[in-house]
Amino acid sequence: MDINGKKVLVFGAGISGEAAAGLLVSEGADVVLYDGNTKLNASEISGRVPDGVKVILGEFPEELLDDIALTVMSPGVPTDLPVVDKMRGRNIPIWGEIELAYVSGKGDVLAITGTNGKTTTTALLGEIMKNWKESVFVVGNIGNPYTSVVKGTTDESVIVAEMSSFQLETVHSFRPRVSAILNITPDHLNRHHTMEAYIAAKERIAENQTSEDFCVLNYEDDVLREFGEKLDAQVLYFSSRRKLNRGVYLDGTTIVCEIDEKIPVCDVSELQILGTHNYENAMAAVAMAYAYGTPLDVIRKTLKEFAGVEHRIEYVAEKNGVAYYNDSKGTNPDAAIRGIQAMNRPTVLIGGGYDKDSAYDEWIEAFDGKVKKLVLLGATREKIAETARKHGFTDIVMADTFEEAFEKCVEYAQPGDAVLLSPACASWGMFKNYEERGDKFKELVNQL
Ligand code: UMA
Repeated sequence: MDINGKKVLVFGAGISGEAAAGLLVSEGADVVLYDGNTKLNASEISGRVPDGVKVILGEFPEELLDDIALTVMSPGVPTDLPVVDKMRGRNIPIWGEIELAYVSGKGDVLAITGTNGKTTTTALLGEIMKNWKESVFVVGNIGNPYTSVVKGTTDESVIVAEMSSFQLETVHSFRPRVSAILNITPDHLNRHHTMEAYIAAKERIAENQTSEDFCVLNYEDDVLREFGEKLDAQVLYFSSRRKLNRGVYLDGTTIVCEIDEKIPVCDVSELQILGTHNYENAMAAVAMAYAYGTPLDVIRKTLKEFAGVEHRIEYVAEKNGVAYYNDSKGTNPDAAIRGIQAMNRPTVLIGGGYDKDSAYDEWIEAFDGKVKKLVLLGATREKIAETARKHGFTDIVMADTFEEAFEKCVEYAQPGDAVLLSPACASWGMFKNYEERGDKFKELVNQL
């Protein structure tokens, strides 16, 4: 579609919406930036986007539907809103911000999705690419809208993109050269309604790939193993549990890449990131980089240098013999299970937050004698407490505020223990995002 001269609606005025509006203006579109939240400040938003963008807040003006040629959706806006259905009824194309960036930009895309591990894998692959190529952009759900970098891309560029299920719902022609799906466990069921719909959204990452492209999949995930059999793309699996004929796997403590020949890549003791889930992230990044033709010495060097991602099982400090870990990115039960698994001390755990309709049984079961006290807060605290009691875990304390939760942790933790913020829930409702929650935690630790 030629956007020049067309009237385009951008739905959602967060970071994606503002970046999309900027790109659309530079492509010659007449842009309306709409957001349902009346508490936003229209003139502040106008100040962050190019002149000429019309900002509308509050109730959706239905007359807009008469003359828009395209709607660009922000990832957080549900695609089944009645007004979006009306757009479909009028055959107005609905693109995600990712689709807009993809059709407007240049370069090769390496895209990663999965319920957990995608930020770590994206950051690591981004570093590998930066150590090899001149023009590298790390974009997407990691917090940097893809549309914001499009103008700087060339045919030589590599775009490493973290893709959420929200973003994948609205792609159409998006075709990564190399894609990866790391794992799929329940998350965001309040948005996607069923597990099937959530899986289908994730699988769209490979829908336009051909036999010239690669898709990297976790062999130990039943859904993904079967998915690999249906793909047009060349499939590379990775596994932390078995040797593979073709793929990247853990042989004892050695990461091995066996595609044309068997090549030992490095020993996991050489990595700075810990835990089997992180070895899986590293293997996915190795498989993607290797498939894309990256020299092995570049891959090896970056693997050893990579120190991990902020807010993901991040060691903060030791205070009075207690080690404090910030895993604010543990925003669903599966991610939080990985947080607990990484602990090697008795742990005082902060949990709870925004309600995404998750079940907490497996998370509580994963406490495995390690959690000595569970400090709960937020909208989900009663639901989590009830689940914990059902599983025989009763060392529970309730807190009304984040500060109070932290104080209780300090009170209960003894020298030799760990305090872990790994809430199994999103931060929304108490914080703007998980980064703000993690920063608050680190600030409180550093004040001790
Ligand atoms: N809005 C409406 N109507 C609605 C819903 C939302 O108008 O029905 C408006 C809100 O009022 C708000 C705006 O939409 O002003 C927010 O848009 P957004 O939620 O898409 O947020 P952005 O700031 O654009 O950030 C998004 C991603 N957010 C979500 O998917 C919720 C960011 O992922 C991403 O980093 C950013 O684009 C850049 O690509 C964050 C996230 O929480 C990290 N992702 C989820 C996750 O990782 O679990 C998927």
